[in-house]
This record gives sequence, structure tokens and C-alpha cells, in this order.
Amino acid sequence: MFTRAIVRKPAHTYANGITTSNLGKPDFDLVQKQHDAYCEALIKCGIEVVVLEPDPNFPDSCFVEDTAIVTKDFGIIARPGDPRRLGEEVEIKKVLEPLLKLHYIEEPGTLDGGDIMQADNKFYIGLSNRTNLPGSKQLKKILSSYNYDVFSVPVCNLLHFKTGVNYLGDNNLLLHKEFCSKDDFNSYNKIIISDEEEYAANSLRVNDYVITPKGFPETKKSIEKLGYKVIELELSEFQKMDGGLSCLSLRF
Ligand code: CIR
Repeated sequence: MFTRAIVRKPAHTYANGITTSNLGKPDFDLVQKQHDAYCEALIKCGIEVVVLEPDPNFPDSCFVEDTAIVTKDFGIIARPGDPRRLGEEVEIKKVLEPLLKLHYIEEPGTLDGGDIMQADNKFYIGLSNRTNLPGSKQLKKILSSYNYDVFSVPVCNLLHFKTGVNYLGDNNLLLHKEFCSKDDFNSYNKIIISDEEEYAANSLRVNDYVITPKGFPETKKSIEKLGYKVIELELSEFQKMDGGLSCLSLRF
């Protein structure tokens, strides 16, 4: 059960962020509206949302998930793998410091929170272009000291691990087909996401609801079939900057 979330408003420089998509330039009015709707959805799920002010020096800084890993008992300040995002974590550290015991990923480690997935007492670390071996080793050591089981998984064709895999709870795992043949996930009830609906693999369980991007009917149907209440959100302007649903918040 999550009670709190941290989000950060998109900055007016948002369109200068990093992207590989060719979906066009984001419309900043719409970005703000979609972000507001995201915050409202979290509130509907019973979450107290802390909204941080935008930082125009970091166009990608609304994607707060990449800056830390949080649980109810402790947090780990990440070290973003793209140098253009290095420094976003400083503000998040200030916010989390009074709330949680903190640990840190240190040089030469790099690690983006979007590569880290918790599934009950397990953590999966995606080794991507953003999260390197030293970063993953440091994280493993910290998480193991809290008695979590930790596994590493290579990420080849996606930005982050959670671009393609997300745990809904109750043993249910949303899985883009890049990962479906991996033995690592055999113990889960796998919901395989097709290429056409890849963006919806990044759906998010928040308490009694699953929040999912709008426009992916097959995934929505599969999630509803599992018995979850679904909230759909329009996220077109975040998709344009390679941002998924989970990356807009830190939940704990
Ligand atoms: C980036 O490339 O870093 C941002 N434009 C998008 C980050 C999305 N984060 C995530 O999926 N966890």
C-alpha cells in the first residue's frame, strides 16, 4: 500500500529533453494538463502527492522515478546514466532526506530508477544503456543488506527495464515480448504485451487501481480480467519524450 508520492512539474524547457521518438514536439499546455491529471489519479488512489517546482535547467526532471529507488523504510539516490540528467537527483535527495534513511549510488556507478523493479521481496535490476554494472553491484549490495533477493536482467532494445516489464502485485507481471522468453519470470502469471501496445507495458499498480496509458484496449482488457479497477490516462506528451507512466512519480 502506497501512501505518498513525489512528482515534479514539467519545466517550460521540457521539449529540450532527451528523446529517441519521432512523435513530434510536445505541446506544453497539454503537458501540464496531462501532468495535473496524473497527480489527480494518484490522489484518487489514496496517495498524498508532494509536488515539486519545475527546474528549467533539467528538461527531463519531471521523470522523477529515475532519480531514486524508494521503499517505506529507505531510499537510494540514483546516479542518472545520461550525463544530461546528472544533477536531477540533488533536489530529490533534499526532499527524501528528512523522510527516509538514504543510501547513494556512487561513481563510476550509473543507475536510473526506471531500470529497477520491485516485486514483493525481490528486486530486478535492468542493465541498460543507463544502468551499468558498477551501479547495479552497488544497488545489489544495499538491497541485499535489507534482505531482498536481487536479480540482474539485460535490457537490449528498450530505454529502461520498466519500459517493458511491470509488476502489478498478486504474482501478475506485465511483460513486453522482448522479455517473455526469459526464464527469470517463469514463476509469474505473465501478461504478454504486443509490439502495438508496448507503451502500455508501463502500467502502474497503485493501491486498489492500475493506472494505464489511454489507447491500449488489449492491455486494458487483460488488466481488468485480472480483477483490477483501471484508470486510463492520456500520456501522449510524455510518450513524445520517451517517458512512461511510472517515471512521473516516486511512490512509497
Ligand atoms: C530520458 O530519456 O531520460 C527521458 N526523456 C525519459 C525518461 C523516462 N524514464 C523512465 O521511463 N523511467
